[in-house]
Amino acid sequence: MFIIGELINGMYDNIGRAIKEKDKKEIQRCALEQISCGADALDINCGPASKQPLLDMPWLIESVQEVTAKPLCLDSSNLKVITAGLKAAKNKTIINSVTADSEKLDTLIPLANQFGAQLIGITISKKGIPQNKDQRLELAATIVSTCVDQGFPIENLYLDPIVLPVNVAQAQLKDILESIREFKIISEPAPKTTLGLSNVSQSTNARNLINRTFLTMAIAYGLDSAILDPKDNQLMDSLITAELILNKNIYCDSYLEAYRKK
Ligand code: THG
Repeated sequence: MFIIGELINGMYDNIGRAIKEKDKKEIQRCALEQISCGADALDINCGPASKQPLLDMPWLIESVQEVTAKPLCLDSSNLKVITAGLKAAKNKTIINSVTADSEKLDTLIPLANQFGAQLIGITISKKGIPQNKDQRLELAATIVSTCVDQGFPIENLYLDPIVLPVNVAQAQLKDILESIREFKIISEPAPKTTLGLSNVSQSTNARNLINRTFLTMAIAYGLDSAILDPKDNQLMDSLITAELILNKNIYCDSYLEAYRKK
């Protein structure tokens, strides 16, 4: 499981403040803490309150790169912010994200090719968020076929079915899980899959429990990656155990400890 730490996001108070005050140490602390908890990559999102994302994105990237060489997941729907991020990045990059609209695909896929970046394709279009798994699959197929047409390697593509909060879209979650399995059979080689885990529990009273139960189920459906909070120990224990049960790690009595030492 490729774990993308979600905590460098201006939506969080400490990060929002650090961006405003240019407190590099706080960003670096947050980066290193997530990595020590098992993050393989770090999501970088200036947050909705950033007044100058064109400056904040490169500043965040430069701050993080001083302390780690892990891949960075540039999280913005603004093409200029993504471009500024790619220019500042020395580490491997993942563009987060491209929608299934042709204008977006036709600018972001060439950009990913130009910078050698990986790409997250989200199954959203101008028509909004799909209401069922057939619509999700259709948008996913559009993303995959456009990547193929433009010579983008499908191994570098992550498809994201867009997780909705269980308290507003309860009837969608089963379709979202099934989409994970269906995305894998769109092409050969298969695209990878990822999702924003914490979306599922937004504004609920049992966030951690809902997050770890949903993640365990998504892993059973073949999920390859997730954007999540690696500091949630019980979540990470569930992830490690789910992978153990799917025979992705070797069992020993101290398997949790053994995994963490990897
Ligand atoms: N798919 C992709 N990228 C994404 C998402 C996705 N990036 C953003 C988001 N979704 C994933 N990241 C988060 C980060 C935080 C939260 C949810 C998703 C979150 N934050 C608390 C809240 O809103 O309640 C904030 C708590 C606080 O303010 O301290 O839930 O789906 N490709």
